[in-house]
Amino acid sequence: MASSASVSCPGYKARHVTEIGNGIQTSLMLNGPPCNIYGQDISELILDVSFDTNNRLHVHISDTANTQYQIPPSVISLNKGQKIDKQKGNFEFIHSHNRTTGFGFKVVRDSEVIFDTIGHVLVFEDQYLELTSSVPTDANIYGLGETPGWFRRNPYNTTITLWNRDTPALFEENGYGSHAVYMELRNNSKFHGCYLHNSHGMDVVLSDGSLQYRVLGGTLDLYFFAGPTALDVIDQYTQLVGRPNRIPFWALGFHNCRFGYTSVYEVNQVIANYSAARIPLEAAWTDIEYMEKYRDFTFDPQNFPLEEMQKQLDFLHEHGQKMVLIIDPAIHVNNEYGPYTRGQEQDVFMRNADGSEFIGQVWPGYTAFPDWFAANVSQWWNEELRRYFDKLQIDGMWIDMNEAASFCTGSCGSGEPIGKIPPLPWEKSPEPHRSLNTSNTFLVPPYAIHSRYIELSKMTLETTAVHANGIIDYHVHNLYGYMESKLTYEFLRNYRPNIRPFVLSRSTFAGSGAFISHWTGDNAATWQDMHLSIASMFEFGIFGIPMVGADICGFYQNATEELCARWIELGAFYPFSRSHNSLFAYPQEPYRWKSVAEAARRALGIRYTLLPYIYSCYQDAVERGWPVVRPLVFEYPSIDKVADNDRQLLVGNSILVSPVLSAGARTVEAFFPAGLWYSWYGSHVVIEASNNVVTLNAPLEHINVHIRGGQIVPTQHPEMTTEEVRQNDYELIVAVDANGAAAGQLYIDDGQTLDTPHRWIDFTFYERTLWIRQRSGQLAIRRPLSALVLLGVSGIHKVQVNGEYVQCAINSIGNHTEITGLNISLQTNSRLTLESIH
Ligand code: MIG
Repeated sequence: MASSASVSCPGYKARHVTEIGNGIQTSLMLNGPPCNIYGQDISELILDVSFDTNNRLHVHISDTANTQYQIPPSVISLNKGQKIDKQKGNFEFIHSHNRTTGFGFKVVRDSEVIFDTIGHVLVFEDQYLELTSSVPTDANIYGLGETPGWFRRNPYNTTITLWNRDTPALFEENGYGSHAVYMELRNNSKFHGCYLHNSHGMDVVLSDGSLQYRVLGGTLDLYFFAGPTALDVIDQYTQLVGRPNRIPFWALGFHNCRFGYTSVYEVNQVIANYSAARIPLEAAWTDIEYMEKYRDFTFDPQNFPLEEMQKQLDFLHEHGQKMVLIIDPAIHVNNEYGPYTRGQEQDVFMRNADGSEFIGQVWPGYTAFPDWFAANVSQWWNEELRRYFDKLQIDGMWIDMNEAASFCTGSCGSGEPIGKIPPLPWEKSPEPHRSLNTSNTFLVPPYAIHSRYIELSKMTLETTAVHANGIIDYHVHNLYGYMESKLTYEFLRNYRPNIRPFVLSRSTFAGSGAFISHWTGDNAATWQDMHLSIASMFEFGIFGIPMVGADICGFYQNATEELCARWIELGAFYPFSRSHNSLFAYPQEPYRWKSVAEAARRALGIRYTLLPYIYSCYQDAVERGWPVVRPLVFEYPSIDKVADNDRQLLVGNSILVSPVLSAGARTVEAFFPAGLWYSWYGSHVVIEASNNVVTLNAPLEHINVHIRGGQIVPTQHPEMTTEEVRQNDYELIVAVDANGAAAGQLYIDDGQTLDTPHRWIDFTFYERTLWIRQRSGQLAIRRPLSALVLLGVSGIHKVQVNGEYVQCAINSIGNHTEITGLNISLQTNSRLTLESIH
């Protein structure tokens, strides 16, 4: 572990403390000779504390001269909230002076110190900020990424590095996105959260009782969230950075993709194979092969001619299916290529320090990179996308390589004849490394964050490349994918007014959830990567990007049949569920193997049955940020044993999934919190749990799914597409707790427009009576409630609806009862009374 700088630095001294109703302002003066350890100490700072809402405290330490780079509100507009009187909120802010370390502060939430810098030296230099907080030595810290790793970060020795890069998703290495937000659980079962609003590269180091930020510039712009539940923290965080976007319903279907389909005809065949195998396929995706010479917005005339793509799209639409295609931000440098020449005319590309065009290399060859800060870039991007969509009306967009990725380092193609195509990465030996000017501290910052490459510019834009506003990429590198996401989302909003966009982005930043969905990138077909995908999903839940999934069956390497069967079982419960594969790996569509096809039919059958429930969970994400897929610790914070559980997942708060994560296993050890848990399957065997581990049978094609006692889960009969599912009647699974009670909810809307009417419906069950109550909305619901599956309820012989006996079929099996043939409107309040013969 790199040691911190603080030892030799002077720290700061507070002056002129002004306390105002909703805040505190103080100057901070350097408390001794500068240490200039990784840059130049800044001698005068301002500390600005404001009590934003009852549950949010803002602490900002910035340079008085205001020259440090800060994310402009035009790029990310934080929802600042009303300032409140500090006496009224849940927070208290205490600052003090320590003789050796100088200024420090404590953040207190309900008389508990949740952040404490006292006794740690504050370092504030132009290219290095260091802030340290004491945390419990065995702290439960979650979040910070995008960094593949176990969900509970090791509090003794973890360095999380935020510097977006194109990567084969490696364990505890910096990945595609940057989210300087964490959540901590204390042993009083309360969560709190903290977000650092800063776009620079940074390390966040956890070691033996401290959490330390080491940031390559900007200011210390911190927001604290009071919790006290995990869902409260995410609610408070997404209220600040942006709520998740509303996805079209179809996005919850199953998606198929691979890198390496050679023609539109091959993809046609894949679509046909899915339906022959009776495996649901919602959307057919095509990777970069569809483009002509990998150039954005084109179609390869040989293998993916536009007319054939149009036919495929028509076929898909006739069958209630969708098409998604990929776009990369890099634009091929060629004077006969419109997107490039028009971009040049409008001055939208990144430049080198000397004013020449910055040229990197991606699939099409030498490329220019859109500068999302350029004055005309929105107009240009909209125009190019409009031309593209006018050719083919695809349903959704996949934006890749937006870290931004480049196959070379630095402005590698400058001076090359325009239009020249360099060999692809695997066709050439690595380029000789350019000579690096190590004296330029923006190329090689004095403090080396723990990025895979010491040289920050490697495989991306040069950190000294210049944006339109004169800002070098060093300061805004981590915002590239976020800014592309926002513009792309806005294009779709305008191009198809009122229709919900679907955009899948690889690179993300705090607040990206307002625009995009995300997949976890280039994982490998290994058991470990499959397991890690669960933690990654949980993390993106914290980041406010609930629509997330990993490449099912793995991207790199060849998947085995067994791994792929297990992965489709797990992947059926990813909010974003897509099979994807890399160029050089064997095909792995689920119909390729008998056991995988069977596993897919069964697990996706459950997913499609649960669609009304999952969609309702997603609406909670839209309204409150609540993640769709959650770790047990979010629902059971007082159970120590689940603090690091990333082997099981809850869908919403009602469905517990316990996947097999290792080769050869035909059982799974699953933890069950105290209460009743009913098996999804057959006779719905009930586990009466007391916070214990249960060994469950797990044959190859089978995934263990349990319904939590006390919950009511809305379902529909599964079909091959989400559109067909939506034509079916509603059913309810009523799984009672030990008191015979349960509750649940259902959200319905048209699943595609933004201004759709909706309906939220609440269900409660107790004393053998089911109450259906309207919560909000006026949507005309097409289908009735026609069946109930009552788990833990037996001996029912008659049913009354609003006091009148109704005709229906009642089937009691052991401890559960199925009632079918009902015809109950979900648009009015009703009461169902279940009678037994005494
Ligand atoms: O350099 O478009 O993460 O999903 O298949 C690789 C080809 C570029 C990386 C993406 C992956 C995609 C691949 N892309």
